[in-house]
Amino acid sequence: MKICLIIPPSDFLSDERVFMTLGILKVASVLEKAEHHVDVIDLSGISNYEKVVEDYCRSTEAGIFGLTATTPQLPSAMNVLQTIRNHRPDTKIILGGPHITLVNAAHKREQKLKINGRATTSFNQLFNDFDILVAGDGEEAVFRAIQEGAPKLIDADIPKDILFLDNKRLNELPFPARHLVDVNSYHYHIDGVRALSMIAQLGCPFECGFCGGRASPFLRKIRTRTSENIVAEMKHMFEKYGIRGFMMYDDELNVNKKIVELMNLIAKTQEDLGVEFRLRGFIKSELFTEEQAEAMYGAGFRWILVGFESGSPKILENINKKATRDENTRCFEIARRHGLKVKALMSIGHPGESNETVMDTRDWLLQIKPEDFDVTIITTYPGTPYYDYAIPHETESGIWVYTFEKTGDKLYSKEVDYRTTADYYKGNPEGGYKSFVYTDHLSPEQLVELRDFVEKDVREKLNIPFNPSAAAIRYEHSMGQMGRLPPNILRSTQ
Ligand code: B12
Ligand code: SF4
Repeated sequence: MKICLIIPPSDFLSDERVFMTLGILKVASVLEKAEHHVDVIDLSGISNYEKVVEDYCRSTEAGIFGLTATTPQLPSAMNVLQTIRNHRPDTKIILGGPHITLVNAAHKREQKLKINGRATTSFNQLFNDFDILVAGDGEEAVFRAIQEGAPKLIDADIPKDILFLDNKRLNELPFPARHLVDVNSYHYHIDGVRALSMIAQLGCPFECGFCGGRASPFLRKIRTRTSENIVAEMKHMFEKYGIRGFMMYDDELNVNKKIVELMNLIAKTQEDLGVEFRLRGFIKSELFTEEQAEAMYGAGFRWILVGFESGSPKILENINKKATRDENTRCFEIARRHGLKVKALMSIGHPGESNETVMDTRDWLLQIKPEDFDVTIITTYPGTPYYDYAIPHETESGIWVYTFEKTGDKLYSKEVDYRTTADYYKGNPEGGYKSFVYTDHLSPEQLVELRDFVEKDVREKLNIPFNPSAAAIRYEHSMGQMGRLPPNILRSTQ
């Protein structure tokens, strides 16, 4: 039976065709390898995406639909779900991806503690809305999900289970089916070199309070492929698409103990091929060493992204970041010594955040002078410690309170129905932000004001322009040929 996999839009991003969604393309590639007929519909950047789904439903013989969704993508995924239900009520609809994985992990925690909390409500809603839920690795689980009579929940986020991939099986998988999206419509450059994304390793063992999946082995347990296998994917991308730029999606590249070996192999591969690569990826600051930096430069890195989060020692402690401000400064200095530019990823709205701690962040940015940075306001997504450990406010309904035990500092968050709301995440840095969190010192409005101020002030002083954005495009019925959706939206295995 034909299977249709759908990437919902992310209209909260300022440009949706920059970073492609690799997870569902990994699912597509195993289905393709098993000779299933797969259609992939990529709705990234399509404003009237429901119309696309409607037109597709009218003409397809696909009997199974699989959707992926992060939490902010969930409202559009719900619209896609409803459109399919309206036009093809006979089909089976599967939900996979980060949101359900995180909600499932948070729900399991509540079950263990015998709490009937927010995660249980969210989980039950999705359980009723979709036919099948897949949590964790999709590559094996999808085969169970498409079987007739499959259970409603397929939990592939249990390390001892056969559905949870080990390193050996990760190495055996086909590469993500990038050919099932319009690769050329994705435009990203690293130092002027056209780049595509890839993910080499999964998982990060740290426990930052705002980070999703600290209770999910899928997102927590480090799983790596061999350096040879990672380089084989790069070579494949170079040969197939002429790509020399690689944006690495790995949570934190240097939690991999073999990072230097990997970098050296990437460098050697370029010598063998007679080309020069450019790479960009995420680094955990206190683990960064001179040796790593040198090897990374040799492999073609000119940029690293570092989640420093805050310039305030107190906030770094409250985040449970495990990196001090001095270590963050040191990381920056190592990068600079080795010719690596730094994008500093900063966030505000943590427990105990105050005017003073936000200004510490601004001052630290002005002191270290990164080549680029961004400042986001925290969202307490399901599956983050800030969400999972929060308890209902004693007097105010709809408000949840997270307390960082060591310091007693608190973070308050407003209850959100993630199926309908995505206002908490806005890509537009100029006035597009909304806060659903507050602290004892700052209201949601003050957090937004301060965020906007820090971003504007630091950009002005360091002369860093705002990132460009691209408007979504409208799908016109006439864009399709002979009743088929256009190739920037639909690609098929046959
Ligand atoms: C790279 C990345 C980005 C990139 C690219 C995103 C993209 N287009 O994929 C950018 C920078 C754009 C980005 C942005 C954001 N991201 Co991000 N990102 C990641 C990161 C580091 C890697 C993504 C990845 O490729 N993972 C590897 C693949 C294999 O995993 P996967 O996508 O989950 O897919 C597997 C399974 O979920 C499953 N599956 C997936 N879909 C389907 C569908 C079916 C039918 C089936 C059966 C199975 C299945 O099978 C796949 C293969 O095993 C993840 C962390 C992580 N390690 O996953 C965070 C992560 C996904 N991002 C996160 C967040 C919070 C964001 C932002 C909201 C940032 C913000 N400021 O708050 C935005 C939102 C973007 C969006 N479109 O929704 C959170 C998600 C939280 C949540 N509740 O959804 C994560 C988990 C980080 C974290 N630990 O907190 N992100
Ligand atoms: S923010 Fe980075 S270091 Fe912290 S838990 Fe998440 S991935 Fe790991």
